[in-house]
Amino acid sequence: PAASLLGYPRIGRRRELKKAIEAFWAGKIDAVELDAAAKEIQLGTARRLVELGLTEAAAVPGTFSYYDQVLDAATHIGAVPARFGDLRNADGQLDINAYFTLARGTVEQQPLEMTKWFDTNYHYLVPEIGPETTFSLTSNRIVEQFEYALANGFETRQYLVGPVTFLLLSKASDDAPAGFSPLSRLEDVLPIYAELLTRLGAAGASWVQLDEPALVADQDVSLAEIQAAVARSYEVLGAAAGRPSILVSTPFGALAELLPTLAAAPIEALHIDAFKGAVPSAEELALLAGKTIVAGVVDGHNIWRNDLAKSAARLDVLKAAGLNITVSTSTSTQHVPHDVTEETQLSAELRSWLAFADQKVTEVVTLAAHLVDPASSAAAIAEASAIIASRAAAPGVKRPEVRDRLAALTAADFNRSAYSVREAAQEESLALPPLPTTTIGSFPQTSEIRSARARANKGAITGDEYTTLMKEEIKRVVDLQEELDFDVLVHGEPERNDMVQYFAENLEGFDVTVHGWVQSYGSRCTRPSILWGDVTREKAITVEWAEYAQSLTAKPMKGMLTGPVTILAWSFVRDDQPLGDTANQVGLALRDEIADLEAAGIKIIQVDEPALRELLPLRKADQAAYLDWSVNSFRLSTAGAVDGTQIHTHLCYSEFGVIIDAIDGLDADVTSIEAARSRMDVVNDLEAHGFGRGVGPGVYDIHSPRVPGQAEVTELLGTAVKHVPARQLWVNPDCGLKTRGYAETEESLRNLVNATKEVRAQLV
Ligand code: THG
Ligand code: ZN
Repeated sequence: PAASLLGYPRIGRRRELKKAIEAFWAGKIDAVELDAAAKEIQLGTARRLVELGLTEAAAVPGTFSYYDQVLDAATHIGAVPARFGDLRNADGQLDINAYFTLARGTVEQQPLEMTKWFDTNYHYLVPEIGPETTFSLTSNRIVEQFEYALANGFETRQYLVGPVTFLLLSKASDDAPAGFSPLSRLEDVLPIYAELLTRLGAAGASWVQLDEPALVADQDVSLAEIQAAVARSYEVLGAAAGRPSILVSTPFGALAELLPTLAAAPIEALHIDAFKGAVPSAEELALLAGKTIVAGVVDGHNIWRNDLAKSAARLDVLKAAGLNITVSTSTSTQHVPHDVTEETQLSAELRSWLAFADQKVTEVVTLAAHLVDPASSAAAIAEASAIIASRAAAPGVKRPEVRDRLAALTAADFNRSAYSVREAAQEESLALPPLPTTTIGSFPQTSEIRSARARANKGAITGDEYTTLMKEEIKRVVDLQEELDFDVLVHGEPERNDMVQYFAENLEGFDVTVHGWVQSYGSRCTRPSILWGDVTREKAITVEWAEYAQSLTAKPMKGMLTGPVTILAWSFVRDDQPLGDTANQVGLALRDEIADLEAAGIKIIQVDEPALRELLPLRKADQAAYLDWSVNSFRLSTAGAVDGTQIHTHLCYSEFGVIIDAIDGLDADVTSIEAARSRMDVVNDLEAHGFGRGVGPGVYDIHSPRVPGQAEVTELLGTAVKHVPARQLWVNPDCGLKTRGYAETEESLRNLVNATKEVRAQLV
């Protein structure tokens, strides 16, 4: 039995890839230097993985990517949207410049859309496929990567998003007829995949990994159609001349009805998620006879040390069925940081509970050894059990005062007064004009702000000096909004690095890392916090800033909080209790913060939930239960507010149709949502649903530096008032401004306010 990983972090232990890519974009290094940096990272990874015990041929995953794995598949098979024109170079290839053009767009063309990769905080680029899309082998990169590693002594297992997942994750291109399904192009895509496999085989590859996570998620396409597509795909790829052995990987859950389909396919190995999914039944195991089963018993998506005894028991079931087993992770470890031993500021106790990517390698190696000789790994398995037991009993993991408070909650704690009562109270307390204007919360994070924070962290300036600098920034932001004539102001959040990490740093039960970067999209990373214990709020977090900001203006200042679901979604969350319980603990801390904000005179409080959609389970049968606890934790956070306090929320990303009932269930007084990119399509959803409270469909896209003209905003507002009663409508950009510069921000906001005044005049 061998050990492997489904994939490894690509960004580099010190984010070397991020730095090289951003230097390339800035013109500071050329394509040759970028290529050299990429090769160094790939060889460094291979060396490290072999050193940690992945010594068998093809055990090292070739999962490097310059930006995104779905984009990699698109550029290999030539799936370029017609709107970009012909991006191929003189050799007919999509080179690194074409690749980044698709990822980042041009002056005329928007980049490919970005969306969440299954239930992770990683974003992939969405291919656009139409009836006219032409497919051809336009990149040889994975073959070259294989050859380079091999020449340096490492036989890797190259990775490609599989054909069914690729097409299921694609969207119909703009020029496609209504109802067009990208999956209808399967027959045209398969020969290109087959040719690529032939080339890999010719280069000497013994294995290739085709990733099919879409098979564990319910899809709009019927199951029968997907079963047929899977069977046909692997019939064609299995017949590719001179191909390597094929491993199909299926992370993020159980395969269910598709397991027999893959078991019948001419592939040599099937990976199953045996951590989040289930161990196959005896009947299923019988179907798998003759194949290697790559058992993903170690969680690739979270950071807790594996319960090796439990995993060993799962593996023993497979072994008893007489299957050839490779021990692996449930998902790629690209979703976790590199190495927990780097986090020397964490307590040794906390560190002992954790496994980042490198520690997970050791775990799969130990489990593989168990299959050969249980005695050889008995000590390691016992040690893991002892540590898991010590974690359960450690101080802070369970706090009686938190548990008692949760146990005493009643329905009343989740409900506010009727909206009509709140609306009347808020009209009186706020006296806002029709179509009130506001922003989502953050203002541009200037280099001065970042440098002040860096100096404060290093001790180069004192905490008081840092606070003074941030207050000066807040005053600038408040003065600007006064000058622009906004109705509801924000303080701009200069004091926050990341909207989740900031709260994690200020709540008990969390810890944060120093080097724990995880790729979010392209070169962008986040450092997810570690939520390991019961959550308490020892002191008010945001009140001093909000109070100061309110003192600078007679207009209402919004208090700004991050909601419980988003705090969970963007952290590594404890695995020893239901997520809903953890969310309610965070909810209680936020509830106390809201009470303190109210006491300090703050009348509008926004609780952002941009990640509400992100944690939605991949199987429809599980979605209702998720929406129930997630909505309830938000309600617990906010329902302590008095009637006259106006609760706002903000949600990013589209796909509102899917969760609009849940958004309604949040019972926020005002909800601001992304809408500008879809030209206000969302107002149709709102109208159809009969959304009865305040709503602010974003009137311009902050993800682009483009400034919307006043007439454009006037027109969008004109559309909005046709679908949503004017008395419910708010006017705001579609997201926070922290990634923007001041020049375009000021101009855009001025146009927004002036357009609102124009439309308001027409209303009267
Ligand atoms: N915070 C967290 N997760 C997120 C977002 C967030 N997930 C979804 C969405 N927002 C992802 N978007 C981004 C946008 C910008 C960056 C990361 C994710 C970013 N990161 C800096 C970088 O990589 O250079 C580092 C930021 C830092 O210094 O903390 O710019 O807002 N948790
Ligand atoms: Zn947003």
